[in-house]
Amino acid sequence: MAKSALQIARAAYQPKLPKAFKGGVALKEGKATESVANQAEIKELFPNTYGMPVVTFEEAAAKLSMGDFNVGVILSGGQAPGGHNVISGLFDGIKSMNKNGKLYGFLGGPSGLIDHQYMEITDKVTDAKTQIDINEYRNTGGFDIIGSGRTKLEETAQFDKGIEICNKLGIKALVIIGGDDSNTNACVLAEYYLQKKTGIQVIGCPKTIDGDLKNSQIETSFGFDTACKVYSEVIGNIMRDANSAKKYWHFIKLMGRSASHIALECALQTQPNICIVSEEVEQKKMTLSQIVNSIADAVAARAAQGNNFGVVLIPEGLIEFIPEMNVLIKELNDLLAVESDVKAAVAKLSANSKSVYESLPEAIAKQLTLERDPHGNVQVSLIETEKLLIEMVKTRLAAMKAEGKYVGKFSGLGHFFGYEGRCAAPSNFDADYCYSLGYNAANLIASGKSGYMSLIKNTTKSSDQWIAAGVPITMMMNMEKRHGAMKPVIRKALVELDGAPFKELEKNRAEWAINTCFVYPGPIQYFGPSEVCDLPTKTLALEQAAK
Ligand code: FBP
Repeated sequence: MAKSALQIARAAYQPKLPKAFKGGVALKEGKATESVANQAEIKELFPNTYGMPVVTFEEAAAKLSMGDFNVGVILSGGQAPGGHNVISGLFDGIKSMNKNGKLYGFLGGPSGLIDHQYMEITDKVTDAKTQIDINEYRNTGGFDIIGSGRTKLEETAQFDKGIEICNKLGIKALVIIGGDDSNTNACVLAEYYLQKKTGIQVIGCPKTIDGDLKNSQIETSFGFDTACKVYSEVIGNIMRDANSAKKYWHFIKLMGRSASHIALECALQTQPNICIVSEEVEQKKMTLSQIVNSIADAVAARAAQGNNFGVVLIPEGLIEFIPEMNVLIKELNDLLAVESDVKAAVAKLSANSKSVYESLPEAIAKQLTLERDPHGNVQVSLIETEKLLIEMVKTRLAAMKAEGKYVGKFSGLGHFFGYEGRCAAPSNFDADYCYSLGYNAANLIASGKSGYMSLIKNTTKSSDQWIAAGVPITMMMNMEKRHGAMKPVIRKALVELDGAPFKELEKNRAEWAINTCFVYPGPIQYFGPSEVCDLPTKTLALEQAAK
């Protein structure tokens, strides 16, 4: 396969590891843990994996040794930069402890385990039909090494199919690389395998560009760093274009599902005129027209200074946080679950929701009724909120003009950034972080752990100060309502309005709204001075500094 010059040079990059893994290593166990809430319920559901200690790896005289068995790996959910490095770190970690240990990759996500679709991951390919060369994937973006999928591992019949294939391949440990739901399911699987005394360990890894898998234990999910840097580069380029042409307002929607972490991080990197934060909209119960009016006011204020251009960042999940839209979406979710005819479902909406639905531009109303995701939720990435806001701001400005409150020209352009950043070549941060997560997972396996998430802490410091750790997944759980029933889940982290990143936006946004304070971050740098190449995200830096 043809390769770019960067791909060739980047393949030789040796990711950094925490100091603990440079020589011998020993496992240190902390105190027994409790789940973040609902302790009694979670303890009852996870009798074998509840209360285990947080563990850390420390430098020691000798390396750990791994039993003579094989390991399986699964990529779950949306792509995130660095997934290939988790697998390379895992591969190298296994080989450093057990030369004969094989790594099997299950294909297309969790369904590969259930349907017994797999390939061996190796650095000595002898049969291209059954083996994948790990060296082709080091430091590259994407999940194409084995593919990913959104099948949920939830049923015992699926778990039993997993036991069958693990026994056949001599696999004694599975590593599941995924977001909050996939890691919750990894823990359910670990518990089941312990109960059944299968001898199969399960370790999770924190993945998602959305940045919503973090808590007192997880500093950041992998992929967030690279994805935000890619979006910020392009936002910066658009800002410079806007500041050159001086005739467009750019409305940029950013991925992230419910959480606004990506939009907020990109705002801190680029200083747009406006960045909407869904969590604030929800807390202040802002209506759609209040949001539209505040944007129109900023457009008018800039127009009064002769600046008919600007940039607005919009989090992907915004629509669900606007109270009247939230009610409408919930009603539609319930109605469409039992009624396939959209017209018939719309006819059954409550009077309020019907009038909201009818007030929306036709295209947006249609997008609200599109196919639901496997959880029965609307797929926010398919709703063109950026176009909705442009249309509504335009209408509002026309009214303001008629009242003599606006003198300017408004031309809005919509963009959606999401897929552009999910498979970018990982930044140095993600390349190092992911490789370390994988290498650490191998050491957790060698230590006999199951139901743990592989974690690297102290990540704003240089990698020789990084701490390699394992955290029991039950520790991060609470009970939440899913599909009408209470379930144990890892709590999703939304933007905290009293957190340092949001406070930083709040401190600056009045000035950024009116003046042109754009910052142009430029592309990710893989080679060069550390202060350019190894910067963590502003979110991570601010959060860690506030601790
Ligand atoms: P994960 O939560 O699985 O990491 O996926 C993140 C994400 O990129 C969201 O930001 C986005 O809403 C969604 O995936 C898009 O899903 P799909 O890849 O199925 O279009």
